[in-house]
Amino acid sequence: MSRLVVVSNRVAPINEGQASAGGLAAGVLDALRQKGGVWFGWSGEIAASTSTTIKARQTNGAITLCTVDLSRRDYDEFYRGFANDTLWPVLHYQTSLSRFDWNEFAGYRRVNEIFARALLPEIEPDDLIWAHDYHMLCLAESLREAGCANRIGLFVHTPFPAPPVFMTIPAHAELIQAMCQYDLIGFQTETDREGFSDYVLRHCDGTRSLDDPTGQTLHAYSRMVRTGVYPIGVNVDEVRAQASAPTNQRNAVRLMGDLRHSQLILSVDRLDYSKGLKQRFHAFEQFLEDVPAARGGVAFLQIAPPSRGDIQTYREIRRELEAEAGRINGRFAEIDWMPLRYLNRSFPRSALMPLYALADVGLVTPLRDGMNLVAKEYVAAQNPEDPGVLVLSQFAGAACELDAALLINPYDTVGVAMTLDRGLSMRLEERQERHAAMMAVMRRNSLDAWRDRFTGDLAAARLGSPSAGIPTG
Ligand code: GDG
Repeated sequence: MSRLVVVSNRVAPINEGQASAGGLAAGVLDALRQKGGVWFGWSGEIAASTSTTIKARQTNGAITLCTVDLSRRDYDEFYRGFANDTLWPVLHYQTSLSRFDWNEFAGYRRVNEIFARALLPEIEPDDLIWAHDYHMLCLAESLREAGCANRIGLFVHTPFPAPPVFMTIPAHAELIQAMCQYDLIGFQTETDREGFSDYVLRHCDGTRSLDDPTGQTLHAYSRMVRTGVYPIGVNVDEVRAQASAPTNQRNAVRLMGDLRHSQLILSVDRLDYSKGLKQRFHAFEQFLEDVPAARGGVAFLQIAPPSRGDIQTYREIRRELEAEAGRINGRFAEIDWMPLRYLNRSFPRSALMPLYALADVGLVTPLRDGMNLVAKEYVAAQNPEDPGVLVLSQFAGAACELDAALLINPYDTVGVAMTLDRGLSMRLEERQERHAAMMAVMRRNSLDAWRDRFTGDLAAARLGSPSAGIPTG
């Protein structure tokens, strides 16, 4: 059986065990445990220079974690610059927030090359190499240049936009050419897969491979790249077990304090402009305006752990949200009632999952999201006898599967406000029906299914030699 070599910007600690890890980390760790293998990435440390060989190695059972350090310059150009200030906003259709610099793009390529060179000595001939996310778009190209002939796959966790949006990145052609060095590229939804495939077919003389009746294998730059849709899932039993464990529930009730007497709307997001927090705050304000009966009886709890705090746009959104939360509370709060609680910090999963279970509405309204695991965790955490209601953005990848949620347009302030009212007053029978429908989909598209389908397809992918293609005109 071939080993798995996982490459991502950051690696998750193996010692803390799966229960503490988020969806991606849990899925990857499980796969590594089963197949054995290596997880390679940045240590999170800034050093005097970027390591060109593996800096730290930690083995636990069949898994070896290998990390390298980054220099300040590489961190600034690769991570803070091109990955998070150029790619992230464009991949989330926020082109006006994107800033491009050719030096930073060179830094991004350089770090992908360094990763490839440091990783190469670890690779055995049968290994499957599985890269993750928007930090690694050029990794396969660098590995190929260094002589690696293994099967290499990429899973894109973010959305992948339509060509006119992607082409706002001046280095768009270089990026797509590099991506075509992968043997398999997985996306969260068909819309994302089509974004990439349309670019290859329309803008770089790509063709569909004659050998693949699904039309999902493309031929470009003298290579074959297979594409596919692999919606990431959550481990539903584990989430429900954490949500319903008596100690966790007791702690959550204690954390809630006076809030437990209100109907609760809960949101949990990394503090990121793609998550639509500002629009969500306004929709909640609209709800308080439109439904006076809710005042005093409904509370909105927003948990938003800070992320990427050394990037200007992230500092700005943090300031803006603090101001908005203060303004809304100033407008509506009573001596004995505070409508909005905004917590700019993180909680352990053992506290988060029972909070999901206690919330009457899970409000998940990203402006764009590859999948959004919070939406799936919220559903999985519910008590099936008396479940809460998921209000979900139509622009989250999760909306493709969770169409039994109350789907909203996050830009429609009045529409979201009305949907909150509908969710809070929904009859038990309808809540149960919607919950059961979503659970059925989530059990089918589980985290295990995501991992097994991707690694299975990668193992079966024909090594990227060219084949005859169908001209697309
Ligand atoms: C990217 C894509 C895609 C949040 N706050 C705390 C905490 N979390 C956990 C949640 C969830 C995870 O973080 C967030 O996952 P999302 O999917 O919502 O969002 P991104 O971080 O943007 O992830 C996204 C995902 O990759 C996977 O493919 O779905 O579209 O953007 O698991 O529970 N966990 C803890 N404390 C917190 O305060 N412990």
